[in-house]
Amino acid sequence: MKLLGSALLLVSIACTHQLTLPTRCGRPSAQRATCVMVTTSPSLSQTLQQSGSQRATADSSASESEAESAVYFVMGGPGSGKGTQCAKLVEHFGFVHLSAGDLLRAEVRSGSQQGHEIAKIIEEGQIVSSEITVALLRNAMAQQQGPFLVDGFPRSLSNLEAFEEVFAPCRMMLYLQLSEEQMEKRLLKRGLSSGRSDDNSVTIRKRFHTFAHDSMPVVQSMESRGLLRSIDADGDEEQVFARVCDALGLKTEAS
Ligand code: UP5
Ligand code: MG
Repeated sequence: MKLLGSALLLVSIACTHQLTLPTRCGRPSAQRATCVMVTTSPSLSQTLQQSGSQRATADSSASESEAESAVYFVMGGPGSGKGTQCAKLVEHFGFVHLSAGDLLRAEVRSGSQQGHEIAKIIEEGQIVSSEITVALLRNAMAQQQGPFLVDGFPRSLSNLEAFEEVFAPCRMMLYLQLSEEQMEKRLLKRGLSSGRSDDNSVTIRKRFHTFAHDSMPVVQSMESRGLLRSIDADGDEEQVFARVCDALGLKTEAS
C-alpha cells in the first residue's frame, strides 16, 4: 500500500504529554509529545525502527496511542502554501491535517454567535482569541487519530502560551518562507474563486501586517529554542514539497 511503502519518518519527541506518531507513515515510530522534533539522525532512525518492531508486542498499545496523537506545526505567511503542502503530506504519509483557519471558518459557517465574532476578526486580518482556537483544535483532535499537522497555528505568542499550557512545550515548527510579493500574487489569484472573505487586497495587507507583528515572534521564538525547520517556499508545489520532506526527514517512494 502506498502509505505503508512510501515513508521513512525519522522523528524524536520529548514532551511529557502522551502523544505519538503512527505506523501509517511508513515505518512506525514511537512518539511522546504534543509537538515533535524531527531529526535525520541515523541512530534515531534505528531507535525508531526498534520501537516500531515493539509495537507487535504486549507493550505496543502505549506507543500506538502516542503515535495517534503526535502534532506537527506548520507555519508561514498568508498564502505561503501551508494548506497545499499539508495536503501533500497527508497524501503521501497519512497525516491528519488540521488547519486552524479552516476550523474557524467552519465555526463561522455554523452561524453561531461565536462564529459571527470570528468572521469579523478574520475580515480584519486579526487573530482570534487563543481560548477559542485552542478549544477548536482540542475538539478536532479528540475526534480523530493523528499524527496531526496543525497548520496556521500558533499565530501569536499568546497562542503558543495557551497551547503549551494545555499540552506541553512545543518541540518543532515547520516554517514556509516566502516573500510578501509572491504570497500576494498567490492569494489574489486564489481570491478569484475562493470565496474567502479575506482574499482581497485590503485584507491581505492587514494579514501581512498581523503576521509580521504577531506571528513572526513565534517563529523567532521557535528559532531561538532551536526548534524551527525553515524552508524556501518559492518554486512549484513539487519543488517545495521536496524541501518539506527533506526538512522533516521524510522520504517518498520517488525520492
Ligand atoms: N499555491 C500553493 N503553493 C503554491 C506553489 N508552490 N506555487 C504556486 N502556487 C501555489 O496556498 C495559497 C494559494 O497559493 C492557493 O491558491 C494555492 O493553490 C497556491 P495555500 O496552500 O492555501 O496557502 P496557505 O499558507 O494555507 O494560505 P492561507 O490563506 O490559508 O493562509 P493564512 O495563514 O492567511 O490563512 P488561515 O486560513 O490559516 O487563517 C485565516 C485567518 O484566520 C487569519 O488571518 C486569522 O484571522 C484567522 N486565524 C486565527 O485567528 N487564528 C489561527 O490560529 C488561525 C487563523
Ligand atoms: Mg491555509
